[in-house]
Parts: sequence; structure tokens; C-alpha cells
Amino acid sequence: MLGTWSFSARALGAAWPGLAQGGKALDAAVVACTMAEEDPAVDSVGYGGLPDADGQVSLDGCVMLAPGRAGSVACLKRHRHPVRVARMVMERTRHLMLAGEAADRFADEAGELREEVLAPEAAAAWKRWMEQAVGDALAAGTAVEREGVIDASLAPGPRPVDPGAGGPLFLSQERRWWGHDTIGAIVRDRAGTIAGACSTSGTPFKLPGRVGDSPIIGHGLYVDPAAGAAVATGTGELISAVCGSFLVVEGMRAGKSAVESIRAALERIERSFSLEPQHQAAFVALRADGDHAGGALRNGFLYSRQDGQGCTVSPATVVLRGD
Ligand code: SD4
Repeated sequence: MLGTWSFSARALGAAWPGLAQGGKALDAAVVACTMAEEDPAVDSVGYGGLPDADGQVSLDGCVMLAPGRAGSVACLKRHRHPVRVARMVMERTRHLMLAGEAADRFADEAGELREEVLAPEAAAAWKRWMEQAVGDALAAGTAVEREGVIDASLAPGPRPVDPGAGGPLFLSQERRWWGHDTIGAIVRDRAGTIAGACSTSGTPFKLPGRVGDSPIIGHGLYVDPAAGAAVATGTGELISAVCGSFLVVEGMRAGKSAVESIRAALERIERSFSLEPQHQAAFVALRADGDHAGGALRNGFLYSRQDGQGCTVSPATVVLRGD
């Protein structure tokens, strides 16, 4: 099992016993993401995730087994577990993706519990953001107010740096509020089946309605049993622009190692953008033969690996830039 950031170690650990007893890769990937979604200490996923500029949490997620077996959901506002709902989209409908209010209704009908998605800590962080950071950004001209909604999407902010302790990336370092992160999990089971899942609350204090890479098949996650799997985290706008996870998997299909494929995708991002200091993009990839790696544009990304020997949290195998 592979997961993005150090906080995924706990989630992978929760899913491991089921997988070790012969469980299926998809079940394990979903359990891992569900665990992170439920954990209020993870401030970028599920309950505990930081809200949009309106103060509303909106959650995105997807699951994938193969190009013909995937499901996705965007902008869930009344359910904590986008990955479970995405799986139901895959298993119970003929569609790939549901979004917004209707996705919440679908989750209701599928029997998912309606729950509060805004945790008290996240609500308090939003209040502090409104009071402090927004004032600075409005004064600097990097945020504007339209009909009472703050658009700070142009404000530069520091990027996420994983302290390695598995805890929140944002609440302990409030100047990092405009960073990003996500849980992505890739699992290979005993039968050799590979599954992936990805879940996020997106960019903290994003413009309402903004959707990043995470729920989009090929952007935040891609799995093809013939080639391998990749999952992304970081600035969704960068990752989506190059169909990042698809690009990594296509590299592996063409015969590159996991680390070479990640490097090529990161180089494509670097060539395609004028990178700003807050930008980060990272991938974790697993080739069908088990070769795997984690890589990032910049320092500060860690990934977790759980197997029969236990769990390890490692720095990225490749970091494109030293800054
Ligand atoms: C996004 N990539 O919405 C997601 C979440 C994030 O690190 O910020 N991930 O852009």
C-alpha cells in the first residue's frame, strides 16, 4: 500500500489488517481514505478539511480499478466520505462522475449518513482567515471581494511542507493556509489487483465551486492494470493541466520505471508553467511489476508505504527542484 503524505501512514495502517488477510485492493484503498476522511486532525480531507471562501467544506474524491472501472464525486457538502460515494457511482450507475447538490442527493439515496463536514477547528481557522489573512490579501490586491465572497485564489501563499509527524499540514502553520494536499492511496492485493482512491477538501478557502485534480480520472488518479497506477497531490491546477496521473501511468506503460515516469511528468509541469513559490505537485506511482516511487516538484513531500514488514514514511525518491 502506498499513500501520499505522512498522515496517510495511519490510514494505511488501519486498512492493512484486512488486506493482509486476503482482502481486496479496492476495499483497502477505500478504508484507508475513509479513515483519513473521518480524522478531524487531517485538515485537508473529509471532516476536518478546511472550507471554501464561503466557509463551506466541499469534498472531492474518486476510485479506480481500470479505465472501465472508475467512479468520482465532486463538491459533496453533506457527506464526509467522497471515496465511498465515488465507489457507489462506479458500482451502481452507468456514469463516471457526479457533482454538487445532486451528488449529495445520490449519497442520501445510496444510504450514506448525512453528517456535519465542518469541524470546529476548521471553522475557527476559516474565521481567523477571514479576519487576518484576507485583510492582508485585500490590502495587497491579491484578493478581491465579489458579492460578499472573497476570491483569494490569486494570493500567493507558502506551499505545504510535511513535518513528518502525520498531523495537520495547515492548522499548525497558518501562513500555509493557501497550500494544498490530499490523501491518495494505491493498493496491490494478493491477487495482484491494483486499486487507487483519492480524497480531498481541495485548496483551503478556495473560490466556491472550484474543483481540482483529485476527483478527475487521469488527473488526480489513474489506474490501468496493464501499466500501473499513479495518484497526485499538490496544486490541482498544475496537475490537471498535464493530465498528471495519466501521464505518469503512460510513462510506465512505455517502459519507464515509476521514478522516471514521475520525473517526466514533473518536468512537463515545470515546462508548462511559470512556477510560483506556493506551487507544489507530487505523485506516488506503482508499476504493475511492483516497482514504485514518490516524487515531487519541490522539497517537503513525504509518502508512506505499508507492507508485511510494517509502515515506512519516506522523502520523495525524486525532487525536481531544490527549492
Ligand atoms: C486539489 N490536489 O484540489 C487537490 C488538493 C490539493 O494537494 O490541494 N492537493 O488541488
